Amino acid sequence: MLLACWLLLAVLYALPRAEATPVNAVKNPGFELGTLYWTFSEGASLDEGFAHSGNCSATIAYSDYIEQVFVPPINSSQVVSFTFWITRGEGTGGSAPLYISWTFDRRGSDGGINAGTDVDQDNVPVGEWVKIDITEVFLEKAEGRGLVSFSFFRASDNWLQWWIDDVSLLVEAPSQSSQDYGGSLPSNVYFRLSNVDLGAVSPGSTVSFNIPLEASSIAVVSTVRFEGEGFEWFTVKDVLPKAYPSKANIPATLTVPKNAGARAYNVKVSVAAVVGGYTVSSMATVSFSVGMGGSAYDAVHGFLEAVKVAFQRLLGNPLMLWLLILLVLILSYYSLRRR
Ligand SMILES: [Ca+2]
Repeated sequence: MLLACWLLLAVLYALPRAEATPVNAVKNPGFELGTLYWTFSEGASLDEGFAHSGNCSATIAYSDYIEQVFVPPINSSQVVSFTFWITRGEGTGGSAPLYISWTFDRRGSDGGINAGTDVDQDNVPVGEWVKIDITEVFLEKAEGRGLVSFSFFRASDNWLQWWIDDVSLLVEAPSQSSQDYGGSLPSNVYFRLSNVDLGAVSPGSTVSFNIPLEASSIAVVSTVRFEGEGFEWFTVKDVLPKAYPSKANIPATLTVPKNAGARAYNVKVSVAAVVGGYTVSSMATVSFSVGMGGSAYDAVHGFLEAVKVAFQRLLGNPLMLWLLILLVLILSYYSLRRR
């Protein structure tokens, strides 16, 4: 019996325990979305032709910096690792290190706590990407505080250019699994679209319109997909992926073919985006009706509508109704007398 218990315990320990995969807390970590989510000082710039991975990296020289701010601060006790890739150009002699600094919140009292470390140029070969791991020094100085921001900067007088790419601050996913994309988003993260009604559209015509979006912060839209009958008549004007402000319009066009069937259409549009580091999506309907074409149809349709409304008003008035009945009786009487 005792042996069986020990065996059971051994098996339970051997089973893989469910562990959340750490996620990168750095937004746009490889600069592939340009400067989005980063603050670049005036001299700092994006290098679109040189990178550790992808196409882009950030580059800084004398007195430049790039910075990323976290709102809300990141719980540093959940940080698993802090790494990045760097390389450098030829120097002009002397020391010109790359500094990495960060700010912690102070929990109640004013002002944050600044800490940092640096990388000496002698440890980085010219033009060769090197992975730097500052996890240990970061955690040593963090003491469980909230990380508010971090930056890379050059402070030395000596001219030397540095490149930075693939910044990784891996953080254990919170137990409530707020990183579970598409599932439970934090209550302050949202992304929604509004329905669009384009009314009557003539065959053979092109209509420009907007798909309104609302998000809790900047929304980087990656895809806009139309579904349902007539989906192939739509095009999006912007080149994707594109960053939109929290209240924006996605411009699109609808081109209805000449032979399109005359009826009402409801085309679904689904938009995928990244908002505040979360992958989100939303859906809306674009409605329109294809008429029989030309303004003649619209004119006749409009006239019939007007007649219908006039009749409804007439019948809605009791006095008018009695006058109408009286008129019918008089006409009937006269027509009978003529026989
Ligand atoms: Ca990159």
